[in-house]
Amino acid sequence: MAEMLQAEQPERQCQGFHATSCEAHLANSTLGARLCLVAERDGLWALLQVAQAIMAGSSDQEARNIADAVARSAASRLGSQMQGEADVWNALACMCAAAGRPHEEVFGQPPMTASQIHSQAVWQALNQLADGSAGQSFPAVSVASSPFPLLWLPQWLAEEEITEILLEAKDAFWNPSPLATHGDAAVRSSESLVLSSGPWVQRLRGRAAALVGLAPQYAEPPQLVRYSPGQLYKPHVDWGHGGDASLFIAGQRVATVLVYLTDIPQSCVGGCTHFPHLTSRKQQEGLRIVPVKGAACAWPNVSVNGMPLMETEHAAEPLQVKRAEDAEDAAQKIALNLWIRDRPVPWVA
Ligand SMILES: O=C(O)CCC(=O)C(=O)O
Repeated sequence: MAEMLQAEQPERQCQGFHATSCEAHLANSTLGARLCLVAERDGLWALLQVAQAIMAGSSDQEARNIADAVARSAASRLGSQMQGEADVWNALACMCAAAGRPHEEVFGQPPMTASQIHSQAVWQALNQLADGSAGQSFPAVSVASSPFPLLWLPQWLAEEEITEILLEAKDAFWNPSPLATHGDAAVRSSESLVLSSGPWVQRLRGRAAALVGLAPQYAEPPQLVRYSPGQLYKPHVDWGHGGDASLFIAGQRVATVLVYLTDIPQSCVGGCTHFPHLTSRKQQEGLRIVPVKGAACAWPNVSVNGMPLMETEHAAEPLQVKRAEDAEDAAQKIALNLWIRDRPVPWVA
């Protein structure tokens, strides 16, 4: 169906495009590729409108059904702010679901590989930080170099910055953490908060993207995550699978910068970030990173050629109270994810 729509709607699709990029995309087009272009340039709502326009113009009944779904979905969501990846997924998936079509059938499968140019940039930046040739002003320790570089940055955030972030987060509304495969609390039981505006948000996006050699607009809005005793995130990878429609929009997550906003509370143990595939003779069960306030770890999620790396699998181990009688209500681990994409991220306020 996508091919038929492309053939029927060339003028409409061209509206608002620069002629050259439009021609390039029509010459080698899939619906997904064109939607990416719009999303990059004009943001997510423009993407939804273009999808609607493409589908509404068709004489095909199936396409008109999808157009209706797009309109309903867009209308119900226009009033609310896009908050992050889960909303992008929902907006795209809902409009397909409402038309009774799996989104893969409408948009095709998004590519999971990242561009070589950005994958190489990430690896080069992390390797240079590790060997000190980046000339960075902050300490960086290489924790692992194979099968991928994992860096430990002990002073990545200043005390005042953490205070500012935690103050803003304190009164915000935290949601159960999103999952790529929706909603299994046995897999991820933490709470999350995406903050997409404000001066510190832009500052941190820029700092994280620069760390891996890319421009600020490649960083997603920061996702805070907090764990009370017993909460965890089982082994998972940060890169997106074929069912993740946000890959159409911003491409693969090429790198992760995970920042710890708290130490492990004195009354607790656990709460480490565990990389089960980073084994050595001393650490046959994998590598455990103990959270330290203000420190960050950084790693690529794809190989130097852009292939998603299964070896980057990691888990947030549960925070555990040492002695029941010491349990404090306020005991929490709080961290902040900065994911860097292969393309500019449009869902930023
Ligand atoms: O909190 C941690 O230690 C890891 C967090 C994580 O892996 C995630 O949120 O994707």
